[in-house]
Amino acid sequence: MRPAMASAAIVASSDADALPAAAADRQFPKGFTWGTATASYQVEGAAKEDGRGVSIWDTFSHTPGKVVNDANGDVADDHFHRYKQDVQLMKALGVKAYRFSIAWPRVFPAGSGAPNPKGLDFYNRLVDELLANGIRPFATLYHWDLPQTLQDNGGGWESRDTAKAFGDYAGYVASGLSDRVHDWFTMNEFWVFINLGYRFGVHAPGLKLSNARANQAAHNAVLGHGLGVQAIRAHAKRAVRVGIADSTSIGVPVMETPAHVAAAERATRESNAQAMTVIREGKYTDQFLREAGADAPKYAAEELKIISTPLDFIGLNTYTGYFVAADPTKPDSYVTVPNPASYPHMASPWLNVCPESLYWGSRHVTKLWGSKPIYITENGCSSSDVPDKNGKVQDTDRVMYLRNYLGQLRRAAVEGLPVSGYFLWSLMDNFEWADGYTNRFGLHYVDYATQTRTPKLSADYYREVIARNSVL
Ligand code: PNW
Repeated sequence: MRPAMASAAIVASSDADALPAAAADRQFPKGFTWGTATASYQVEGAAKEDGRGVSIWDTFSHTPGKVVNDANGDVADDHFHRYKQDVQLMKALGVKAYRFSIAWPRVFPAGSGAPNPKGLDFYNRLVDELLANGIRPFATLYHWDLPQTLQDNGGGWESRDTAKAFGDYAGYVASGLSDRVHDWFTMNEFWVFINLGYRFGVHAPGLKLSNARANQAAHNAVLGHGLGVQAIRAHAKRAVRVGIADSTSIGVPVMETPAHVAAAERATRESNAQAMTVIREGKYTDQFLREAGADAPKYAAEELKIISTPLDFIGLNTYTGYFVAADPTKPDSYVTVPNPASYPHMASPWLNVCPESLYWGSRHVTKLWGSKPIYITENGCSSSDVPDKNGKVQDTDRVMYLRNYLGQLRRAAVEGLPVSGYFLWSLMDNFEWADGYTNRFGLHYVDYATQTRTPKLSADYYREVIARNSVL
């Protein structure tokens, strides 16, 4: 059932045949995978149901002063109970794929030890519902809801035991779902959960560790990723594909000359030294080790092999980029170019508008580390969405953002870069971490008092993009 369109007059029909010939130069490759994304703690709610354990985000959000308006994810979008309706929202958009995450404390309430099969059952139901509606599930195993017990005993990612526990959890989930789930991501956004959670204290668990301890936590996280990749493959019931969904930071050349392009590529390699670079190269860069000095992580050589276990595909969460120039005085170097105060951003102050990041991300990752299928596992934006008198959110800024970013992604595809799919963040407004419910990223407006979901103008736009396989 297609959702009602309050402003039908300004919305084109979904008749793909109506595409004018001139629009052919806006087409995506045949078979391109269009999707949407969410994450467990941000949408599920049902915080105490079916034996779910406590996560660090439960603890953090229930600590006064940590989240705007002291909001928490106890109910969120109530997706745990409304997933069938939410799958219908996806179907109405026409998406062919859905990226969701699995809440570790639903499956292992204490992080390790005895599993809770009832907790995994929610994902069995969700996967079955997706498949029954022709939507392909892409599962992420860690989108930041670490079991509190693992934080309490050993300091969460500060401990190698957490990396081992993640491997065990990943294997258990893979053995339960891999008969139907073919596509897997270990972890979401290393830089964000380590730095915001363990270094700057603004995300759970809210710690402000020394550089040495934060670097060790970052190392244990990528080690957990590698163990997870191996465990998923070892326990899979049939052939699977495994990757990451990383917030790889993207250096964008200030202008497209060979010198600036090379500089941006070097900057991208160095600025991801502790995540994508060590995962793809199996070593920390010389520059990172030199700069970290005594604060560099401690590890056995064998761990680098585990961390760099080959992947089947690469997921990039790309929202923005930073500008880079060549330094004419120093060959083989680069400088980052700061943005002026007037540089445009979306509702989130960090979300600078940088459509080129989608193109350069795909290009640098392919050039630096070789060709693997690339999925944009998140892209989207916050907007100060307010329903109009008909209840419709006219989020023209989000449509502007999407149009420009998709144009750059299409450029990557047309130039032969292996971009295979795109997951728009997010299907619906949800718990935006430390911003609580004040910052909205959804294609559907959620009225949290009634749990009503209403498609925004951007949902109409995305439906047309998918129907035509084209930037509009
Ligand atoms: C990502 N930053 O988070 C996450 O994967 C999502 O869960 C989240 O809702 C989405 O992007 C929108 O924020 C980020 O401060 C959080 O740079 C913060 C930053 C980047 C990404």
